Amino acid sequence: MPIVDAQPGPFAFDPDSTALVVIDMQRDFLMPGGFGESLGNDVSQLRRTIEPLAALMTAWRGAGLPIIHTREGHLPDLSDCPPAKLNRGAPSMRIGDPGAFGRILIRGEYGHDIVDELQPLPGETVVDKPGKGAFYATDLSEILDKLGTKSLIVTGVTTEVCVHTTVREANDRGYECLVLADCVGSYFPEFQHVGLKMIAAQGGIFGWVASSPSVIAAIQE
Ligand code: TIU
Repeated sequence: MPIVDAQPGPFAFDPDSTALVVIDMQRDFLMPGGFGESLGNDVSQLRRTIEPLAALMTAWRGAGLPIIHTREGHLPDLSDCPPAKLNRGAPSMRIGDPGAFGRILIRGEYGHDIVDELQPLPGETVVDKPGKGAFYATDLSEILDKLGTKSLIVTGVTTEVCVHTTVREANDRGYECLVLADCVGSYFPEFQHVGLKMIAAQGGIFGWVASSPSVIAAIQE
């Protein structure tokens, strides 16, 4: 069984029951000029994940293993967006408002889709989620059940929001989660640092933390 050097200790996984989850690598969050940057965020903090993630995805596909992509967003009529989420943040920069890449976080808009470098291949699973967690109001549990998944390699953005929420949801559902520090990103360096520490603290309270080269090496052994 492949073993990865991780915090708080070695992470062993059976590739046949492990899925790579790529969370919300969407243009709205990552592209210069997009929604994330327009809120004053430094998108380079997220964009540094693209290259290592592309390399990991290539290796993962090469090993014939499943990738699950997620996208955060809402229906055009916003019927799946609770007012508590919709009404938050600066007016004119809210979900559904016009942005540089179409209506912000609305399904079908250019900005809602995944960045060119990490586009899903035909046949790969894309989970559209209305919340921060990938399990809430989606069929992710059923998808993972069908694959026989027991462990998740978790990547994507942002570390302290959708990655954390998903890892916590997954942990409560019995999955072992390995989060890859170089493949997750936060607009805020201190949140990146503390977010990763929180996962591996207390003997791995939510999971393990490692980096992508060790996973690539493990699946190519
Ligand atoms: N995908 C995700 O994390 N959604 C967010 O809204 N993240 C923020 O950090 N805002």
